[in-house]
Amino acid sequence: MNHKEQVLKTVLDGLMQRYRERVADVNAILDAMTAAGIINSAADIENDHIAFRTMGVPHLGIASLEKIFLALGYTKKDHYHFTQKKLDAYWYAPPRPDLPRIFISELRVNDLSTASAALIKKYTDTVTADPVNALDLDNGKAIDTFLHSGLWQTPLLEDYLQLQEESEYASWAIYNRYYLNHFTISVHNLPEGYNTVATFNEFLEQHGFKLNDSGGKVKVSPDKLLLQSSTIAQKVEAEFANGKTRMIPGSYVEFAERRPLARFAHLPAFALTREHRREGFEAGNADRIFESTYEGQSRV
Ligand code: OOG
Ligand code: NI
Repeated sequence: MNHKEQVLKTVLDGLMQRYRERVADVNAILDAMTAAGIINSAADIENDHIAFRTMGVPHLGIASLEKIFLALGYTKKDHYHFTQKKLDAYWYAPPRPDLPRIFISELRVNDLSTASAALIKKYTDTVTADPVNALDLDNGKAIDTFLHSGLWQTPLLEDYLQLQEESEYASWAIYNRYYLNHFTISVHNLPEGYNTVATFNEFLEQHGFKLNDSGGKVKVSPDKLLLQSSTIAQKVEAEFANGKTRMIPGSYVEFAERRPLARFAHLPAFALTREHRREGFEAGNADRIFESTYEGQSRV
């Protein structure tokens, strides 16, 4: 592994470690898969992608966060726009096919009501220069610390609740910042019986996991080659400014099935690699997956 790959490994491991500590469903799903003999250990899981949420304000947002991953060898790919949710997103291809893709979205803060935009800026205005510019991108530990540090002051519960009324993405991001929003289990390489989102969903529900049902439990791209589902974010105890606490939606787990492209459909399953399968993301699927952290879906 060269130095840059080592830095990226430190960053990805750090994100996954905190995510596993915070989202009980992650280990619970891995344990259920191991107990059922679907995998031998967590190392057998292919992580399809990880996702972040950002605030679209000067010095922050996609333009800031992406610098970290571009420096570590990722390539910026397609743009997606979500009119109703007031979001933009891009996905990033990894430097090696065994590494996860990255999906970064951004709230179009100025498209919100003046009151909500002002509430967000009350916090983010303390950031007067792009914090990633001050970061040593050769230092994995420094990046890891940055991704899990404040960026702006812990919000007041009242501000969080007011933002939540207009945008559940806004309230999630003002509190959770760059905490990993989800990781994604690739199901197409799992053993027969578990290698589609439909069958894997059944396994999950038999084991008591709750799935996001916005637009149906299986989200299907128009070309029918990208199928996705996700758990409903479990709640985590959040500590707001002035010491007030409240259970709020945390992060969730996603599942993806990438079917072979038509021109590779004749290949036997064992011969299929990432480049034979459907790439990228799908706005229609993503639009519903964002709702995995909505209160209407969340549970304690
Ligand atoms: C991201 C939702 C979209 C996908 O794979 O399309 C997504 C989010 O909830 O921040 O993950
Ligand atoms: Ni996703």
